[in-house]
Amino acid sequence: MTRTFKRFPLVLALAMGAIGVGAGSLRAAPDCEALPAMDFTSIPDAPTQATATRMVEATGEVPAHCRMDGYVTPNVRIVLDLPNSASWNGKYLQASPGGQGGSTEQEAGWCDEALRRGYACLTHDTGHFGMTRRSSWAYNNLQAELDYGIRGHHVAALAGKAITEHYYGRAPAFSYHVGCSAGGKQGMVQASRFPWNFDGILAQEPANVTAVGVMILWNALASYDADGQPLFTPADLDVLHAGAIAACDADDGLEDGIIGGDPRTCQFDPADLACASGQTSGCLSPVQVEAAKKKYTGPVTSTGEKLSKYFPFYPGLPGSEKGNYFSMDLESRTSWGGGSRGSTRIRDRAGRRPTSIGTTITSAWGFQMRW
Ligand SMILES: [Ca+2]
Repeated sequence: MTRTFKRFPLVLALAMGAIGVGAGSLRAAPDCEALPAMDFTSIPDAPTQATATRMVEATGEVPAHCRMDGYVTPNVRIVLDLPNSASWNGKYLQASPGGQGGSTEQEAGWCDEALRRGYACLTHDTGHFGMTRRSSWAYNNLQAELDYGIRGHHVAALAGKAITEHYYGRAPAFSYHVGCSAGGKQGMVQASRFPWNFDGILAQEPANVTAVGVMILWNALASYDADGQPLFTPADLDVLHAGAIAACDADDGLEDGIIGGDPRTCQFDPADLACASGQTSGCLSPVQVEAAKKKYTGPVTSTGEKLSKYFPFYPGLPGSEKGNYFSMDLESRTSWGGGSRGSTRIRDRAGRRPTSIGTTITSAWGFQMRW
C-alpha cells in the first residue's frame, strides 16, 4: 500500500520557506518543487524534513533529475536524487560513506552511475558534519556516534524509500545498499540488524572497525617512544622495506621487488638489519628492531596471546613497510593532535569505552532467510 503524506499546514510551511504551499493531501504525480512543503515527519522511526529541492540538468550521461536535500532527525543529512518518472527503473539505491562519514559528497559518484541506470539514489552523511579522517565530531556526542555506527544508515533507508514511494506513487520494487570500508561495514550492519531494509547489499571491503582500530593503535604505539617521539623516519622505513624485499622477493620465484604469493610466509627477521658496532646509517637500532617485530607480529594481550586469533587483523606484513600500516602511524599522530603527547593521547583513546562505532557484526541470518 502506498504511503501518503500531507502537506505542512500553510502557516508552518510558509515559515519554513516552502513554495506553492496549500492545504490538502498530496498528488501522485512527481512534483520536485513541492517536496519541501510535504510533512515527512510521520515516516515511522525516521521523521524527516526536506530542506530544499531543485531540478538538476542532464550532464554527460547523467540524466536530468530532481534533487532533494533534507535531514532525518536529529541530524542525519540526506541527498536524494530522483530521476524523471519516465526513466525511473523502479529501484532504490543507497550509497553509504566510508571512513568517518561526515559528508554527502563522498559517494556522489555512485549516484551519478545509479541515475544513469535509472535508479533513485540516496547518499547521507551518517549523522554529523566533518572530515572523513577526523573525529572531533564524536566528542561528547553519543547521538552522533550511534547514528554513525548504526542508526543513521537505517533511518536514511527508511526516509529515502518512503520519499521515493511518495514521489512516484509506488514503492521501489527493489532496494539496494552499496558502500566501501566503513560503508561496506554498514552493509553488513544493515544485513544483521535491519534485514528487511534492502534486497541486495554490496559490502565492499567491510571494515571491522574494532579490529582495525586496535591494529592502528598497536602500530602507533609501536612507532613512538615513551616521550611520543617517532622511532622511524621515512629513511628508516626505506631500510626496513629494502631488508624485507631482499629476504623474500625471490620466494615467489621472481625477483621483481615484490613479495608475491603469501607474504605471511616470508621469513624476515628485522634483527638482520641491526646496526653493527659504529654503524649509524642504513641499519636499525635495537629499539627499532623490537618495534618492527611488534608491527609484524600484530597486537598481543598482556600475556602475549595474539589477538589475531579472534579478529581478522591486518598485520604489518613484510613488504608493506612503505604502505598504510606503517606510514599510517605518522598520519595518525598528526590527526590525533600528537606532538610530544602523541603516544599519551593514543593510550587515552585505547582506554576509552568501546562505542557504537566499533559495531560488531554477529549474524546476517535474517537477511539470508529472505532468499
Ligand atoms: Ca617477487
